[in-house]
Amino acid sequence: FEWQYLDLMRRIWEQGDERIDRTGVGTRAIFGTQLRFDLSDGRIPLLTTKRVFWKAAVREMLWFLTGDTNIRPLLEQGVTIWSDWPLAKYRKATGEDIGQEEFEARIVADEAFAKKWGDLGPVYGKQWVDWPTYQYGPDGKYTRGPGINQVAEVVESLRSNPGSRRHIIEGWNVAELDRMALPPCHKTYQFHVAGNRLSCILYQRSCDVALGLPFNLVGATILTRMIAAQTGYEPGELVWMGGDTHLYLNHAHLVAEQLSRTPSGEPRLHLLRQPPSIFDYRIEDFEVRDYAPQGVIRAPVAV
Ligand code: THF
Repeated sequence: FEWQYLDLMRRIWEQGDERIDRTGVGTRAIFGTQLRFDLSDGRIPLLTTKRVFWKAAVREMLWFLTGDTNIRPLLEQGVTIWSDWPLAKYRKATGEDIGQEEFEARIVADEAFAKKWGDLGPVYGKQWVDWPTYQYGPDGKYTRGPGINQVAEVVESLRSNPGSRRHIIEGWNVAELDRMALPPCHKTYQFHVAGNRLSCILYQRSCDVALGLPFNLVGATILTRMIAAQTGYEPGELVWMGGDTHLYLNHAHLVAEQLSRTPSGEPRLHLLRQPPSIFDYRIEDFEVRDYAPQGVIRAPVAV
């Protein structure tokens, strides 16, 4: 599986269109890409050509499922991948030149501070489990209706109507994009049943191939595995589709190092427990066996 990832990386680096992106760092990009992974027998697209901290990706996915959009619970578990955006906002608003670690420590220690500065706006978690609705009166005026739990609805529709072509979890709430720290990158998940197998397409509008994609692949895999376990299907395929699929120009050392390495081994993902619902999984329920990755390759994240 991993050669697909490495081939994509090489193709972008050698043939991608170079431009200055939103972050000012600069990227090379290919528009419209696809990867396919077999998820049967516990297979997981977890890279071995560098160490991927897969537990952080699992914790992030479980955090999405709680509906929370504040980084505090992530920081309490040592996951710092979402800190850059609130930190940049805080620095800009206060002019205070606070370090990342100090900012994170304050979020953890001070609940009021976390409430004020740790929230990302109505990002993934909010849209997934509490998509806002409106109830219109006869006069055309509306009030807030009950939120829609898309995840629960997909689990239910997979059980009751497996052949449906509408098993979709959508993050791209057009009306609320401007209140999000970052509009969703992995914006659409679609599920599909064939025989007794559950497959997933993830459409990602914008993809940081070096840093984000290894995480996003783990996230999509565990989401598919949890939904399969909750609906009684076997895991099928993960199809990943990318819009603007890019490498940041300051990731050159990572690209060179990773492309010089050869994949080593086939890790397997085990779900150790069957909780009562998709919302009751815990980090201890996930185990990866036979993971013997090569060394970490550090690279800066573009904000
Ligand atoms: N923005 C950018 N520019 N890249 C992204 O990957 C990205 N994400 C999320 C939102 N915006 C993004 C955040 N997810 C890392 C991994 C995932 C992220 C953000 C950062 C990261 O730095 N990974 C390092 C260290 C991991 C660690 O030690 O915690 C790595 O080496 O993998 C894509 O969803």
